[in-house]
Amino acid sequence: MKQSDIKDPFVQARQQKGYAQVSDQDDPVTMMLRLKDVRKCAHNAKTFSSEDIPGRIVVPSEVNIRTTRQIPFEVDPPKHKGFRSLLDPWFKRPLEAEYKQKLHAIVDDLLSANLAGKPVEIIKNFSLILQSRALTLLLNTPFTDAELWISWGTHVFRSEGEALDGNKAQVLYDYLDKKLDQALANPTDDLFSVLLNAEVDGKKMSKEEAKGVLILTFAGGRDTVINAVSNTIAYLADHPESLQRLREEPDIRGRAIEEFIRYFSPLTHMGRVVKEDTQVCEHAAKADTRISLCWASANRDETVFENPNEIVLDRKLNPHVGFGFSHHNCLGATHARQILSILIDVLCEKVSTIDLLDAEDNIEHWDDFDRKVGYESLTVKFNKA
Ligand code: HEM
Ligand code: EMZ
Repeated sequence: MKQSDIKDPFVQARQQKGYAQVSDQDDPVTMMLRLKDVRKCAHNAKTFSSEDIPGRIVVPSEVNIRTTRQIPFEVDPPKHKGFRSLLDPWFKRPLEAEYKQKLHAIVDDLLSANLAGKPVEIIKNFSLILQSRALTLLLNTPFTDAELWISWGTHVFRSEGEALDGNKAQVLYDYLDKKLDQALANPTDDLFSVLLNAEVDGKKMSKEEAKGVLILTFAGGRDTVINAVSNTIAYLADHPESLQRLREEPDIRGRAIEEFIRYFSPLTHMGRVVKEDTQVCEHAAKADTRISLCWASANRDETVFENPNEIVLDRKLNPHVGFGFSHHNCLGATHARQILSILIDVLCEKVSTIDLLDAEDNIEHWDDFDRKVGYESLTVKFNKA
């Protein structure tokens, strides 16, 4: 067992029943554990809706810390399509040469500053900084804005090791209100202004809707990216032969990124609200209860993936759902993939091996299921190539 291994806590429940029931703040959740069922339910928005009270589809529920609807995440079709068509082109910008070049400079600077042979604590002093600096590109805001975002820590809704924290969330909401007011007064070409000037289905986007898009961009793209980056570094530290192989075979880097997302599954699951009495895995699911789509379990489904608990760097068939499935699939995936791609390129170029010095796992608890998603802290030393 290596430090970077992520065990699959759902294996038994997935094989025996296909679902599991867990409690969450008096609003229990039936988790869907098989890939086929996760896809089927993700596709069926009529029965399994994302559009309930804001915060309810998130597990753990955020109904007590949020009243703004996250867009397009908490909107069902057909309305979802209008928002998505507006946002898709903006979130595809990471494919542009200039964007890639700027992201490359961000990764290169950060890694170069940490190549001096001193130990680096990856979560706070690498992944969080990289995530925040990269976000300035996605939002098209000044590079220096990242400093404030870094000071908020790894989760915008949680203080260190705490459950959901309303006071902390308020810091983000106040910040977004202020930025949106500034954008109304002085429009620029950042995402704040672009949203406020946008029309969806012939209607101007409201400030509250723009805020909903931005909360999602700040919250949804934060610990997911931090976990993906940190888990990748821990894995490459544990597996010097894999870093060497990626260096020698650049053609497999794209497949390796998909495999990392499958194996790490940085977002464990996401909920839906049941709209009509139905059945999931021959189990009654009553109207107005919640199910969740467990991407992490689906991604280890042994009926789909050969050697599901191994990282196969060049895995050929890889229909993972690490970025979700169907209409709500991850809008930030192009940006996230680009971060991992450039990180791997720069590591291959500048780093020979990585020493893993110290690690404290970040473990999520869902009743009987404990799942590692990443690290509370991870200290490594990058050795120069
Ligand atoms: C949706 C995972 C990074 C923004 C999703 C979903 C998953 C996911 C599983 C589907 C949720 C559902 O169906 O309910 C990830 C992972 C990431 C990542 C694993 C990093 C490795 C990001 C980033 C952003 C982002 C960087 C933006 C800054 C979104 C948005 C949606 C979404 C806006 C909702 C799309 C919609 O409803 O149409 N993500 N995400 N994500 N993600 Fe990500
Ligand atoms: C929500 C979620 C988005 C939620 C696609 O997933 O990510 C979680 O980290 C946030 O807490 O509010 O944005």
